[in-house]
Amino acid sequence: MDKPPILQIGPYPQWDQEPLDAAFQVHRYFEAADKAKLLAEVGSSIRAIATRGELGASRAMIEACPNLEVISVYGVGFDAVDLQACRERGIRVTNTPDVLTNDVADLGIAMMLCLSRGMISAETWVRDGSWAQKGLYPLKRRVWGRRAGVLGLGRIGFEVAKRLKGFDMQIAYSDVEAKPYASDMTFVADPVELAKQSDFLFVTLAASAATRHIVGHEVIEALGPEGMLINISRASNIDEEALLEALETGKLGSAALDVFEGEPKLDPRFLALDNVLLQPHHASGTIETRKAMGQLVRDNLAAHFAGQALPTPVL
Ligand code: 8YV
Repeated sequence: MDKPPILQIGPYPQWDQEPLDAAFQVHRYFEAADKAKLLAEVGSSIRAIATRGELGASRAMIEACPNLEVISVYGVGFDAVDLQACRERGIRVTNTPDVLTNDVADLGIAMMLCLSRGMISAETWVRDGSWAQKGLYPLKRRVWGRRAGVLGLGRIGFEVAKRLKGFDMQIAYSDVEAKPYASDMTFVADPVELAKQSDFLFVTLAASAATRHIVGHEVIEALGPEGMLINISRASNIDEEALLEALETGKLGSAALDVFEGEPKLDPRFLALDNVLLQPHHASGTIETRKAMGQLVRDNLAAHFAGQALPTPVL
């Protein structure tokens, strides 16, 4: 039987590429010198799109594929997929939740510890001879026993909160409503109020038009000069101009960020700051998790073409 033609938007590791090539006629959008030309040539044959969370599928791309049936996202975030365009044509959308939850939560906790205890500059302090020449490394701030806020208590936010309990922290969270599974934590409806009550504020909510810049001037200044913002969600959840201004002026103490507007070309102002920890959008970036994500991308595609129920549908 002919292999279904699909459009692959971004690169996958070889262990994913090989089975994908074996099962489908893959057109590699990311390798095309002339992407518009590729879409014009193959768009009408494309039955599925395999994409990545941060790459998604725009309305223009979806409309260039008039026979598109399904979009499979390698990632839990589907905010870069034009869902309205999919709804208009009954195009299915899938993502890869659960398999990455714990790794993303682990990195969020690691970012908090690393920045609060100054581990990156401490490593330099040892390597560049400062320890021997200048003496003791400057004191930093503790984590245990302080106050943590979690903005968005979905799968990832809940796993972050679970880990924070191990540090004997006072934990509060904000979400659209109180969660029955979080009775041991304090529900704070207003993100500004949550920030006021937090030393460490984790942004873990799924990104959408409704959450765009939910962390703006008010939340950032409520977190304040002693506060730390940790973002393992999407850059769009934060007003990056307000964040940069607050970090540059000291209105916000520090920020640990895994996602950026325009990534991987982040605003160079971040590079001039010494009160930030910068990570290259790799919260789910472990071999184990990425293999599971890739498998789920293929399982969703295979289920669709076999006429079976989709393992992890979004639409
Ligand atoms: C992935 C992510 O690394 O899951 C998501 O939505 O942003 C990350 O976990 C990314 O989508 C892979 O390209």
